[in-house]
Amino acid sequence: MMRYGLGTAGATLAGGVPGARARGGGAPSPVIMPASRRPRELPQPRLLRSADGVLDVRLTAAPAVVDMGAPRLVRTYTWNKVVPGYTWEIRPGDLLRVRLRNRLPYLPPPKVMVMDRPHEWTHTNLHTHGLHVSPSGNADNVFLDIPPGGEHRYEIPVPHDHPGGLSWYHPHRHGGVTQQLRAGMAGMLIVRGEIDRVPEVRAAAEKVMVLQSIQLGDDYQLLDPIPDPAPDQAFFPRAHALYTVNGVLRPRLRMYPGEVQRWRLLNAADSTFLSLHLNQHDFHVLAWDGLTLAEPDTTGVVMLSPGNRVDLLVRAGRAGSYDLVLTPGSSQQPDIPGMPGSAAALPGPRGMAMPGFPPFDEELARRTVLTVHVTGHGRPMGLPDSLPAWNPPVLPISRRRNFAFTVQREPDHAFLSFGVDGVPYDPAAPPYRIPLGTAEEWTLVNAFDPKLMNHAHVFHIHVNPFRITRINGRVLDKPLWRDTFVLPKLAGDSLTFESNFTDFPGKFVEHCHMTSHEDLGMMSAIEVVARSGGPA
Ligand SMILES: [Cu+2]
Repeated sequence: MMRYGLGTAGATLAGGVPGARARGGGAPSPVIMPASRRPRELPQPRLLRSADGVLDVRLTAAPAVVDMGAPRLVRTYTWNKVVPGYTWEIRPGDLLRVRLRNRLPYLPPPKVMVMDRPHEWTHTNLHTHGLHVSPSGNADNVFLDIPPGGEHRYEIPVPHDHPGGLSWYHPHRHGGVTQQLRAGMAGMLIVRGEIDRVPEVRAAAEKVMVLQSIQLGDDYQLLDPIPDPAPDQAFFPRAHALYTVNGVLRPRLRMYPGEVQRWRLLNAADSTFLSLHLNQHDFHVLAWDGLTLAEPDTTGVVMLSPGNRVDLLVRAGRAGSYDLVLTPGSSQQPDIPGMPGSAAALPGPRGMAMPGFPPFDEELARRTVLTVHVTGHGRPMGLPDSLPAWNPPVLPISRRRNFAFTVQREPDHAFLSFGVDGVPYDPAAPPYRIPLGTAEEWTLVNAFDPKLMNHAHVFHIHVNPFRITRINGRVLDKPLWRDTFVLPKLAGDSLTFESNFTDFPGKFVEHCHMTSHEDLGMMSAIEVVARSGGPA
């Protein structure tokens, strides 16, 4: 077990003065000017597209001053000085080459490194979330560490049979994931494929929408985490949370009546569920997590856990203005449409009050994140009846595993402990080993002392997506393929899912994608082992 009681050893902020307001930027303080507050058209991140089988990317982590349409310019950490990062577009069989340079500020090392507290949050690395690629060597290897001033060259071969769909990239350096996601360091990663050739999908204008929760201090500057907070502080302090779409507050988007657009949404917030509804419109869902459904699923609300992507079609109705709203079910304890144990049925306040945070009632009231202006005229457009489903067979199950995401309060310290099976992440612990070429069925249980606050979690495993067959023991009519899925919030709630481990030996991780839970220890290592012996 890791011990705490470090005093302020790890709590010296980047400004050098314990307890002082952290300076996230590291650059000389500019005069902070009011930013533009006029409504802006939804921008699209710059597109970097592969050519001749290669996408060559220069990715630089750096502080920057960004105009998000907030009352002030925002000083934060970025990829390439923009929020979100550029969109990368590749094809199956491509080679993705990334030269990652870390220009985030140097922090004095903590006297004691604690694996289940925020630490070294200006170190970074790269995770290609959703890509079915190798976790080893210079590929999607989240055990790599790129310290400030360092650089690394990634080479990620993408399989020829990779499904077309929506993935994303973000830092995954344990101890600093939350800090870099809440700063805005994330970008979309599109794999082109069969779904893009469906005539109705192809005809629709494509809009990428990176949804983020940018968390800032009073002066709209990123604050440092506090590894050892006082009772009136939080690990990840903030005064403002900006719910942005492609880095802009409340942008607008034009459509004409009868127009069908393809919206490609990502929840890149560090720890917030986002339940979205477009007033007076339906969503026609094509794919979750880059995995195409057999037919469009028509729904009024899409609930994205942190890390989820959804690809959908929207058909504009009559002329008018329509808000895309975060419903009150967006919170750290989400309403999950159609799911047993949904918060809708439960009495009492939805949010939990934590010292150092604005009350959730206030922060997660119904709010508009984007406005659609339906105007003009054009050719009416159609919706597809069927889609090229991604639904591969699962091999016969060779082993069943039961495990738990655990939240405990230990008698000797003030904070909750987050872990897998009661143990916070320990890089020296042996990984859970799986023989290459097999499939397993896992049941994940939400385990915490019922006297504590409810905690929903979000299961994510790298490299291989999984097929959810049961929620709280109840068999689903249609199993769900995902790479990220909410674990409902009540003690004893469970998810049962199965997964193939048929290629890519190597070591990777499973964790809660509420990244504040992950940085606090809710992660463990997995190793897929080739039958001949050690990993390839
Ligand atoms: Cu969690």
